[in-house]
Amino acid sequence: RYEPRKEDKFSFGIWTVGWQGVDVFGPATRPPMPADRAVYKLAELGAYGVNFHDNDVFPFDAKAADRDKLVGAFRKALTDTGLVVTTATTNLFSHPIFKDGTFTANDRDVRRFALRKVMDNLDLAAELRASVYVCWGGREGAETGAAKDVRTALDRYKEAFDILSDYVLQRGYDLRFAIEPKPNEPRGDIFLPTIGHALAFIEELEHPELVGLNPEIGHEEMAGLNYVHGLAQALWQKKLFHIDLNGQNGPRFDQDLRFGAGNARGAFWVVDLLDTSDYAGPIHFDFKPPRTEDDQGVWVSAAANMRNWLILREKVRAFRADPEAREALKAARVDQLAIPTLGEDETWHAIRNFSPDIDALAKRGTAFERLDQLALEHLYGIR
Ligand code: 3MF
Ligand code: MG
Ligand code: MG
Ligand code: MG
Repeated sequence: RYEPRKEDKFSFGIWTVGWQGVDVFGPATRPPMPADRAVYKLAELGAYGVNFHDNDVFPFDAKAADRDKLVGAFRKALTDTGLVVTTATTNLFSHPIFKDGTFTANDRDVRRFALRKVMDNLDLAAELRASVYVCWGGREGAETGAAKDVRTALDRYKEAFDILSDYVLQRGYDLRFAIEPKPNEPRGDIFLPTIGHALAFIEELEHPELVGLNPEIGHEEMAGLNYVHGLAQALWQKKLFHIDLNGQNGPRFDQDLRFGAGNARGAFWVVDLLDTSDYAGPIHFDFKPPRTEDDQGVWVSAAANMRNWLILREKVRAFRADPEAREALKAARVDQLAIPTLGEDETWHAIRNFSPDIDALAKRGTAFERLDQLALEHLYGIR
């Protein structure tokens, strides 16, 4: 029971289990983990795929021969285990040259080099058959007011996606980009801070069809937002290219707890939405095994992401199948929202003088509490 299967399409970032526990106040608590070890262990746990930053596999300053050796070991682990590379991304945040951003750095040489670094890893991503390329602009932003002209920065941000879209199209790569919004951390304020900002930005690009979203639970909740509502809008706009699932306890530092920890009620609705949607991408986890854990704890924490997904999937399905819940949904008029406000042949004329019984409408309850309590009781495990 709750054993992950390949068809569940669980995937992990190589950097998640590989996180050594370095934080703002202290150094690593765990040794480095080579990418190939992460692949073998994740496969053992039942994962289906992985996502990687270029520098999860080889160091920033690797010489060509070392890079080839490390990519070779990574590729061999993928072949040995059958794990799929669903997604790839670029580390545009660790090296000191990226301290003022990459696509929006004031320094033009930094911007040009950053794009070159992305193009290098797009080649590897295409070779490893990734279909989504994530762009988290963690260093795009500011701590101060005058240092950054935000409108000009957005011009450069757009220019970067236009250049990268040209590259992918001209190389004939079957890759689409997924922007990962985040409100802050590491920058004081990051550009494209939420799902909504990113959706609006995409419409300004030369190739909006090539660019969608990779929303992360923790990032939206850091901004005090409802992740499920953001996901639902991304789905509605056909822009949900990928997801980063994890756990967070409200607006505070980026916790990256395992999925299902933190806001458990939120997680319930995440699974409900995705399980009933047409999202067909990987069920991807971007978490960090806490700094308190040793190697064994890392794998316990990793496995728990998948286990929690499967537990919650059972619960949301039981909720949806519960006759009492079905009846409560009807009583809450949830089905009525699907009926268009105008009848098929009607225009605004039909409602221009519509005058319902206002007193009766005002008195009518919604019965939402009963419905929500039923969902909670499924989550709490007593139904
Ligand atoms: C930071 C993140 C990133 C992105 C990754 C892109 C290091 O808060 O979430 O993880 O997810 O860079 O896939
Ligand atoms: Mg994150
Ligand atoms: Mg993420
Ligand atoms: Mg996070």
